[in-house]
Amino acid sequence: MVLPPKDHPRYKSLLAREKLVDASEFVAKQGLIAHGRGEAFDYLLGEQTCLPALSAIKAAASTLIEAKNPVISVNGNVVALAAREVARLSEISGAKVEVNLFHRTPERVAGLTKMMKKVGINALGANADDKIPGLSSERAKCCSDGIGSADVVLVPLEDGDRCEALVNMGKKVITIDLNPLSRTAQTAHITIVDELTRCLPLLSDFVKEKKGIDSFNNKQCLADVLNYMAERISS
Ligand code: PTJ
Repeated sequence: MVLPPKDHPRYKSLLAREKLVDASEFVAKQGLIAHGRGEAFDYLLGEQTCLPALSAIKAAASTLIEAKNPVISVNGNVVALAAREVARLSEISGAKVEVNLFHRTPERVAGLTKMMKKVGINALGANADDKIPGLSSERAKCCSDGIGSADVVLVPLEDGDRCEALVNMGKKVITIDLNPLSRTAQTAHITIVDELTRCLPLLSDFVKEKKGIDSFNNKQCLADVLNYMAERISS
């Protein structure tokens, strides 16, 4: 990986791009486009965790604490950008990790599983023996001892169709998505509109310190995020 100069004003952003390029064998090409969209929305947030996102993180913490069988679903972008952060959250919350892909190939599942192994996580995913109902072909595949039997699923950077299918399965769905207008953001029960690598450590801290909140309204939260962005643009 070619590390960007540490004194570059956009160091973090350049580093994220390098991580995606470095793992490009296992990141979907479409994932690079998705990352660019995320970057654009992060500009509107001022590249910081806004207050509505903070309450969503606390609501997510409370949901993970109360979950009986939580699962963190990871895709190419998530593993490339945040394998360590996911590993820490998994250890603190007791959530299993499943490699679950939209653009699924056995090679990508194996490569991403290996990357999670390097940070100490035995991720599920390779032996997919279950299906998310309502989805066609490869993107429906999941594990019965992972997403199939989970009560709570954290799906960062998820496709709208799959998010909706998980909600329809009766799962409690938490997502992380910088675009508050995406179908995923609008469909999930708890939407954290924040950058993945910025919010995962906060989520782990809140779970560890048992600092969750129970009262949370996702629609109101999304409206608050949009107002926050609008105010930043108009000022
Ligand atoms: O690895 P695969 O095959 O499972 O495919 C992964 C992608 C990301 C290609 C797939 O899930 C997909 O197409 O996702 P979408 O529908 O483009 O949604 C991704 C969402 O994540 C978009 O709304 C982006 O704005 C948002 N996003 C991108 N980067 C980040 C992000 N949100 C938080 N943090 C980021 N770093």
